[in-house]
Amino acid sequence: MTRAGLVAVLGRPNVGKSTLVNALTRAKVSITAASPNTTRRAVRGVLTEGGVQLVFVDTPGLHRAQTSLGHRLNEAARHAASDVDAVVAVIEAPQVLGPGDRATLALLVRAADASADLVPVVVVNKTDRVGRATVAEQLLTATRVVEELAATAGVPAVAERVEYFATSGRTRAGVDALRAHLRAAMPESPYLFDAEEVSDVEPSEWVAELVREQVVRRTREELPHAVHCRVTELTERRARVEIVVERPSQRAIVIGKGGQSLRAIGTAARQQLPDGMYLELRVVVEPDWQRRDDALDRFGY
Ligand SMILES: Nc1nc2c(ncn2[C@@H]2O[C@H](COP(=O)(O)OP(=O)(O)OP(=O)(O)O)[C@@H](O)[C@H]2O)c(=O)[nH]1
Ligand SMILES: [Mg+2]
Repeated sequence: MTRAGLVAVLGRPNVGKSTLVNALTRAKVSITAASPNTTRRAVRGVLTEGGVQLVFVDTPGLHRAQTSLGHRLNEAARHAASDVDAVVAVIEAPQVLGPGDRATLALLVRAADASADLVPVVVVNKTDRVGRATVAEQLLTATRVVEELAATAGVPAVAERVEYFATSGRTRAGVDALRAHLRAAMPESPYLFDAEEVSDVEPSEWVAELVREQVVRRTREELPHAVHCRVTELTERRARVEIVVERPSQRAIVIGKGGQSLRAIGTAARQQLPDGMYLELRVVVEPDWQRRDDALDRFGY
């Protein structure tokens, strides 16, 4: 009998969830960038090895939402935590535990309380950026916060089920131990995905994501949030992608002087596409789309 299960990966924006899911699956299933709110839907990354299938659900960062898009991202992340076999709550070693981290740990406690079979895990990530003592302190702080949250919720025993890991998605330190723990926890089950599959991202969505990753990595402040990418044509030889922004001034920034910036975006994205594939980019303005439910519905958020 095979074993298989779903592992939701949750945390506030930018703690390294997507980088960690890529390290766990040994593939690139989710785009990553230094600006918050890079992940915009629950992305499933699949790893099938030795009769065990782990399906990681990378989620948008939990945050204080200020736009309709933000509310939908939080909803997608919370929803991903239900009906799973394990929840991995990710916090960062280099940062003091904040309200967003407490909200994540509270969600972990609630999920573990709701299902006695659920495997709750806390990960202290980005250990490469701090010394061992700081990692140890953060593990201890997280443990105390989980105990306090479980006690306040009237379910102190839930805290006893939580396991703690320290990882670096970047250097992959600690990632094997985390993966092994999750593998061992998966229930007997048929595979949820074909054994050859690595993610649930369709080819056209993936092309759009690779372009968005480059736009987000090359822009600052409000611009990464204001970008949505969509494929308008995809054949084996050619992809057309529209980069949607909210204002003409943003369009000018994405295109850059003499089209320089847009060319660099295209070159970097194309390097990750099949050899010889032609990529055509266009930048269009859709005013205020992050706050407009009609636009969000159309874009599939
Ligand atoms: N030093 C260090 N940086 C990391 C590590 N993991 C991720 N990062 C960096 O942290 C930033 C955010 O990484 P992501 O993986 O995109 O974070 P996320 O939690 O998925 O963010 P959202 O999708 O916006 O919620 C990027 O610049 C990463 O390169 C790590 O283990 N060590
Ligand atoms: Mg992400």
